[in-house]
Amino acid sequence: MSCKSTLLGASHFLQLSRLNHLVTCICFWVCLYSDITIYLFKWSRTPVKFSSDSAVRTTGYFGDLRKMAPVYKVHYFDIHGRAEPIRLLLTYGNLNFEDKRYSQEEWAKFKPSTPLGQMPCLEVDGKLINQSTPICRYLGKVVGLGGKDNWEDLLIDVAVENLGDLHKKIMEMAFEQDAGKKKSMEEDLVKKDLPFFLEKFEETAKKNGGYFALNRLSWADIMFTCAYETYKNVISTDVWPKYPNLLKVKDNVLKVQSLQDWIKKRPANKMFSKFDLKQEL
Ligand SMILES: N[C@@H](CCC(=O)N[C@@H](CS)C(=O)NCC(=O)O)C(=O)O
Repeated sequence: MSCKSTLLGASHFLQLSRLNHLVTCICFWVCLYSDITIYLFKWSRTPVKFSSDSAVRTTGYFGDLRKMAPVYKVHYFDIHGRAEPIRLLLTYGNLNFEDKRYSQEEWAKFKPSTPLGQMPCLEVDGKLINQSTPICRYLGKVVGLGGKDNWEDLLIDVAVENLGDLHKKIMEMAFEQDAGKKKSMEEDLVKKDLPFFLEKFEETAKKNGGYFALNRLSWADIMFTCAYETYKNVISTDVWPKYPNLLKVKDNVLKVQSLQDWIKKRPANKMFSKFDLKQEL
């Protein structure tokens, strides 16, 4: 081969390899950008988990990637009652909520639009949900006061249901209209049911280091603290000094600054006004 043809060959080779290089580069960048595009597309369609809420929203294409907090509204009467643990849980989680309190006249109008003709209801982004305990269970999870697995959820649920069994008896007595019957129901409670349940709860609270379950704050403690407030109103005997660990449960809840703030500023309980938790802050 002549020198000229060798040079021509080399120059062709170089041109070809430059071309190759250019093509490779283009392919590389096209692949990279399409990967990124696909990734971004998938990411934008992936439901976003909010730190404050397990409720999920898709954010659409590249449109709205802002985290949007759900809009909460608590519907209840102007009393503490079954809505108060819900209000406390929302407060604990720093979740803004509208605290709608119905007069009887307003309630008569609103009742037919509730799922079971009862309150409390929690409205989450316009969806109206009834049943206070499942609402508290849901909010407990949302605000980080649920269990970390199914077993822990079960332990919290059991504690709440145990409390519920006592609660039913106490509220039957509290709402009894016949004064004589009410007095004997209260005597029975103080002699039998209260010691039975509270001793068991005291043991549980002792085992759990001043909590109702899991050795840490859970939504069960919030339920207990609200129940404690009600019991202090409707039971005239001071049964509590015998149960120091149960008192610790309430104290652990009342230690939370946001809950203290709420308890100080919330409207007074129109149903039971003798005792308010703020007296123990
Ligand atoms: N199991 C329900 C019971 C709800 C309930 O009994 N609500 C009562 C007030 S505490 C109510 O709505 N009463 C008015 C009515 O029935 O018209 C829950 O825990 O949420």
